[in-house]
Amino acid sequence: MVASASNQLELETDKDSTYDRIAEVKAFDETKVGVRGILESGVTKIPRMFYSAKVEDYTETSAKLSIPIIDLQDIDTNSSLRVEAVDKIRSASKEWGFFQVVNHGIGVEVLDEMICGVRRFHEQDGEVRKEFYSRDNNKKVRYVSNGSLFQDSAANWRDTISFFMSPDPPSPEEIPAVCRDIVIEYSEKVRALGFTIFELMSEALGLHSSYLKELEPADGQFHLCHYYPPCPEPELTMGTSKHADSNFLTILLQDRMGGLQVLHENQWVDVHPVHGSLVVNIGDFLQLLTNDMFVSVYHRVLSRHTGPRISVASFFFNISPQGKSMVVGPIKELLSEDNPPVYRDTTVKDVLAHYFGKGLHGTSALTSFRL
Ligand SMILES: O=C(O)CCC(=O)C(=O)O
Repeated sequence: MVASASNQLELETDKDSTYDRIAEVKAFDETKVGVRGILESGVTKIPRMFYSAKVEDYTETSAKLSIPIIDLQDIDTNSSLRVEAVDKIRSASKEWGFFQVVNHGIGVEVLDEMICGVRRFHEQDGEVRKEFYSRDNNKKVRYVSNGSLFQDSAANWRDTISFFMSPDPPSPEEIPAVCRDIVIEYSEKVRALGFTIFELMSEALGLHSSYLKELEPADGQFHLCHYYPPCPEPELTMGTSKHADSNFLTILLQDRMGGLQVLHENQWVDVHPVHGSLVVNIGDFLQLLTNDMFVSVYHRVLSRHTGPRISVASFFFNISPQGKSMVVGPIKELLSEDNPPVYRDTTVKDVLAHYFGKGLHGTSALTSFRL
């Protein structure tokens, strides 16, 4: 069914030489009310700039596989439970690049309220949302639809409010009042969890526990809080195109709607929502640091008739001027004659320039840094 929609689209797109995509994208961006604004205007067909059937990868989906779930209960007090968690993290990071954590120490009421806060922001009146709409990378709080809209070949059915929380947080007044308290609380808690996961990963690599959490380029945090409105023609577009994350580590909170998929052994695998859990995935920089021992894998989000779907992706990545200019390469302690470096040293700045230059969809940013 998807393949035939794709073929038909290809025919329609190829025969229409009068279509001005740039003009359509610009007009959409100037509304400043995102995809939700399109839906509020009462459309039943999606605008053509969202068509992604031509560019998306429709590899088979597997219903049999699922990403590992790792229990972090009592890992600070019980050494055998800690060893078990470290072993599971090692194999999940090598084989999947993705896992879910449960009993991670962040209360379910905090997770639920974070989802509600993001929803309150996106469901406010368009005139209020507009005040936050911006593509200015220097803003610590910004609302935008499709961060790489002007680079991507197809827009995604998704809007996002972003909070750049560390190392240089916004003042509380800069955070929209409808979600201010919970964004501040969630940020503190997810940052602490990120450090715990970095500790477990360091142990999994045979390094000192604090190795990864003390790396300055990894010591930064921002959240992309996504809102995926219901889509009238989900077979024609994506919620988030296939991509790998460019950062060190991502911790993802998703609601109960589903739609996130991970590419594993050439099959798309659903990441089933587990209430109270958080999804963790390896970013490109951690793959580079570990010299390919841990893998940063492609993932995507399907669009659906039902919605909205809400998710909060928290990225561990220091994108301050200082963090961006620091040199990062494969960890020397992991290298040997049998395991020579497969990447050159680089900076966060160079990887980001490459990542955003190519747009969201496409090949891994890492290939350019391979030796
Ligand atoms: O919304 C999701 O579940 C995934 C979002 C994502 O992949 C991203 O922000 O990079």
